[in-house]
Amino acid sequence: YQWNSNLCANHGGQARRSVTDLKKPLIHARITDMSQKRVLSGIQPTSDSFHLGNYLGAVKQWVELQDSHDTFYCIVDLHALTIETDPTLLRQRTLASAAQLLALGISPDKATLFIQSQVPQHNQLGWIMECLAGFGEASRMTQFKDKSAKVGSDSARVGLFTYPMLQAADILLYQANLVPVGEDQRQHIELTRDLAGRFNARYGDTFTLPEAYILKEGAKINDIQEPTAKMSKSSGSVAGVIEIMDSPDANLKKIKSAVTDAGREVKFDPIEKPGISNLLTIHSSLSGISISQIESDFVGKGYGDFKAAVADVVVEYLRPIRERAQELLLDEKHLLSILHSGSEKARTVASATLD
Ligand code: ATP
Ligand code: LTN
Repeated sequence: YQWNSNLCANHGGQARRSVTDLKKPLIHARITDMSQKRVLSGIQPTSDSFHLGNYLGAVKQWVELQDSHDTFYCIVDLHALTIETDPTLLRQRTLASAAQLLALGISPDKATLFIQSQVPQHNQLGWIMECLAGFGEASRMTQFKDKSAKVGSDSARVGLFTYPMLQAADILLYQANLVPVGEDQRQHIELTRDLAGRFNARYGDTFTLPEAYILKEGAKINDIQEPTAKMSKSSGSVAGVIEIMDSPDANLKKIKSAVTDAGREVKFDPIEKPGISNLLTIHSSLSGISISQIESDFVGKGYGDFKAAVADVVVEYLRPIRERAQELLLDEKHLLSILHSGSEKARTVASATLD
């Protein structure tokens, strides 16, 4: 990891509290700028490309919040190790994730963008969180149950089980007030609140209790081939996943062959028409046109016309983003310098909390 050592170069220089400081209540380490609420969120570098679910469920809100909040956004490469990972690929995907986040609108002038493994305090607090969490409560995490069931208990890593406690550390180190995520992460944020409350009650008021920031529209984008399942980076097949880095042609084809439902009417009804409803959500979230307006625009027209319109909206929305990400990837030095500064700032905040 050549860039690993670069990013870690400043380890020894992290902000430390003096002995007299240590007598002051830890609460002073909380929010540096009291006028702005703190936001933290993370995304796994588990694929060459983010998908529309990642964008509409999370990153779109990250971009909006950076104007009004003190925002920390983290590429969670340690979490990505919970599934079988080739090291070269993980390195590439970590950089590709940074390029995509910038192309999607994250600004290094407004937000702190960093890599989780470059801030070792995450692992340190992660252990404390593991020792506070009950085996039973960790066993009830649905993401763990789903992902471990997929690979079987012999292949599932222990890290998949302890994943939510590391996520709690990610959030609590930054004293985050808000955590913008998709619906699938609600349970992990609840656990984080429980662990923070337990720590505070046992050892004194230390952590801010975070709230999940989950929008109604876009919080769960489904696979367009299997519209009752979540669109996911690490799902077996990419046929139903609309990837940001896919060519416009590939996305056009995917959307035109999206699974639809019985009947002909373009109508939002997630129970009876999960395929059409999912496409309506995607169209509306990207175009800004309300779902009811889109429904009336397609009265008397068929699913074919509707899918062509969705494809057009998606392809034109993603085209400049993909181009910008490709451009950013050509200048690795620039990307690394952004991540370097971000990790340095993150270490300062994280070590103040940990101390
Ligand atoms: P993986 O399949 O590797 O678990 P993922 O596609 O679920 O990955 P993550 O990196 O785990 O993506 O999640 C990043 C953010 O995107 C999280 O806030 C998560 O809630 C959100 N997200 C992921 N998939 C969707 C989806 N289908 N709809 C809405 N939000 C989503
Ligand atoms: N578990 C999250 C990714 C994640 C995260 C975080 C999200 C890791 N650490 C901290 C919000 C805050 C997921 O999306 N699967």
